[in-house]
Amino acid sequence: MNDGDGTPAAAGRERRFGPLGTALVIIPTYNEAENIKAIVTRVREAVPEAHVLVADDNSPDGTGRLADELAAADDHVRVMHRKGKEGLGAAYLAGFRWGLEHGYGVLIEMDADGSHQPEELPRLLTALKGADLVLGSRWVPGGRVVNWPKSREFISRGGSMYSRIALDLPLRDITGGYRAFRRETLEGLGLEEVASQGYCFQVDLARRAIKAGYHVVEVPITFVERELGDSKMSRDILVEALWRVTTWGVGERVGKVLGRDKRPDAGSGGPEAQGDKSTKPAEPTKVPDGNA
Ligand SMILES: Nc1nc2c(ncn2[C@@H]2O[C@H](COP(=O)(O)OP(=O)(O)O)[C@@H](O)[C@H]2O)c(=O)[nH]1
Ligand SMILES: [Mg+2]
Repeated sequence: MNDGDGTPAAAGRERRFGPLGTALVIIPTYNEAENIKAIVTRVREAVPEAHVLVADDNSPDGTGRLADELAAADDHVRVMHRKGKEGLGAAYLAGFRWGLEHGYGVLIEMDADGSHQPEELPRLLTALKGADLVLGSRWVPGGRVVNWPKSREFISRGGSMYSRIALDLPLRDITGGYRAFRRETLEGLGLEEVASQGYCFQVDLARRAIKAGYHVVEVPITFVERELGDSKMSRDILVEALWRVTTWGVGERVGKVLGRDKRPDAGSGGPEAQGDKSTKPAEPTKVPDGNA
């Protein structure tokens, strides 16, 4: 759905896209005490008009407390305290729900560890003016990874390639987590049915967006491996991803053979179902004081 340099493909040019509205940058955290202040500060400098929501899973290292301190000093920063570690997907779903309820026009996914550079966010937002969903992409021309061990690159490239083939998706970086959604896109993805917890959450959302007919654009990014703290990547997360992607792929193929709609659970939305709804601007309502 892209021509490699972030330029919207032909399908997107035929549609008119409405103004973006205020952006909410959602940063899920689990034990990111060494990174949280730097990432929030960088986001605030790179896109001063955007708001930040830290979704912390009760990190034992006190990330949530540090985030509270940042929120106390800056009315553009909020913290969602969740009860315990439930995975990236659950934290994002809760963050999306909060952002949609509070009227944000754009919802952004960003890691806390500096891998997703806030300074690249304006480019993602520019691309979103002509798209329903923008993926920060390591695997399109111009995209790259810095300081990643070959083993991680192999897993990531392999995961995207497997997902692309198994799910028939016209995308290069399907597992990445630096993304900008229009609110209407999220509303049309059937989020209430999403059960993916780990990184396959990203594959799940990308596949739902494509199957629902949204215009998805990949913008090259430079992904920088974290310098501080530890990765939460685990064998369980990989197994979940492999299992779910395979199950979705087999399900789609069986559905096709049986002549059923090939998007059994891709959500009831899509640009057509939403009509001209996506042209309306969304302004955030006043956010209540205190924590989200
Ligand atoms: N809230 C929450 N955040 C998580 C969880 N697992 C990972 N994260 C966050 O998700 C982002 C990406 O995780 P990371 O460990 O850097 O994954 P990697 O880049 O693939 O090695 C980071 O901001 C993590 O703190 C979780 O269970 N809950
Ligand atoms: Mg990381």
